[in-house]
Amino acid sequence: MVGSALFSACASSEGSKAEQIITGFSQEPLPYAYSALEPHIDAMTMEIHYTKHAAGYAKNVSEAATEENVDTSKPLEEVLGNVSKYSTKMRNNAGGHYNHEMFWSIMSAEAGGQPTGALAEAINTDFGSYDAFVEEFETAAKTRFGSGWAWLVLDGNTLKVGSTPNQDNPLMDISDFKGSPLMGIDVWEHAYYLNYQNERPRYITSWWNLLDWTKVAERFDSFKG
Ligand code: MN3
Repeated sequence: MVGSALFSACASSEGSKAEQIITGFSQEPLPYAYSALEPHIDAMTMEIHYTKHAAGYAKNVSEAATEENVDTSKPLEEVLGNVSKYSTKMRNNAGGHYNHEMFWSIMSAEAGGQPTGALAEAINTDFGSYDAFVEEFETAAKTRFGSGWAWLVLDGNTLKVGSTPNQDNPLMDISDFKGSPLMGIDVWEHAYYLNYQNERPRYITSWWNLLDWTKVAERFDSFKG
């Protein structure tokens, strides 16, 4: 009886186990046109961001991997978790590459609204309400001094909001803020300056219209296992 109950619990948890989300070392194609996210992110910002900034991180992380004998058939996440053992070049570009691959994937033209299902329940439990979560996330994004990212992460079974400087991220062993990234916003000036100039808060408010909660929920399911 105990054995069969255990077996069925394992079987059902395996049955619901979501596909693991892993990141490679090369740049994936952008899943939409440069103009797809207008008016919230303009086409020129998108094109420069993807083809110059993000492409640069992808090129340089591959270079660093060659220089530091990293097996690029393994997930980038393995390097991030041990990034203190690698060079500053690796830290900056492995972070930059991971962060941008994540960023493109959680946005879409037909997005916005609010999360549903288990993710919505977890947000209510851990932040009190969706509105309280939004306020905490926006504060993290607005108050990150200089360049960096604000994040929603899963840390154990708890959702947390925080931010990281430069191209660091919550997977890095050197990060003060840790967890599995469900979503994050790029608050480097290169992400918004052409359209919003110095008005980072206006970019952040507008960005919610692009956040694809279906994709965030997929990451949540994946990290919950
Ligand atoms: Mn960027």
